[in-house]
Amino acid sequence: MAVTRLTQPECEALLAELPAWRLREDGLAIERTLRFADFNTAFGFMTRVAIEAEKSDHHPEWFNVYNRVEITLTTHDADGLSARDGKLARFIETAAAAAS
Ligand code: HBI
Repeated sequence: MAVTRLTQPECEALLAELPAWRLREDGLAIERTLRFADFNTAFGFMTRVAIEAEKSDHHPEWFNVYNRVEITLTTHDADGLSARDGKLARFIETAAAAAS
């Protein structure tokens, strides 16, 4: 299903709202690395994000080693960033704060 891509000003506004996230070099995704107390805490956080991802049918690309979770958000159906990435990034911020 096609999804509308964010405009350049919309991308800038999103990054201003989410200072912990950075734009990937190609401009098509946002990224953030999180560190937790231990693997259990990291995996608990990932579980909450996974449930939200399934609910909203929007899924992160991520990589986990022990307490570290590297997350990339992009919208494949938009070939770049969409409002869905902003929504999931906001959820991730809340879930990470609750897990820290
Ligand atoms: N997750 N990040 C991301 N981007 C998508 O475009 C996407 C997704 N999860 C499911 C999904 N699209 C569905 O709409 C189908 O494309 C499978």
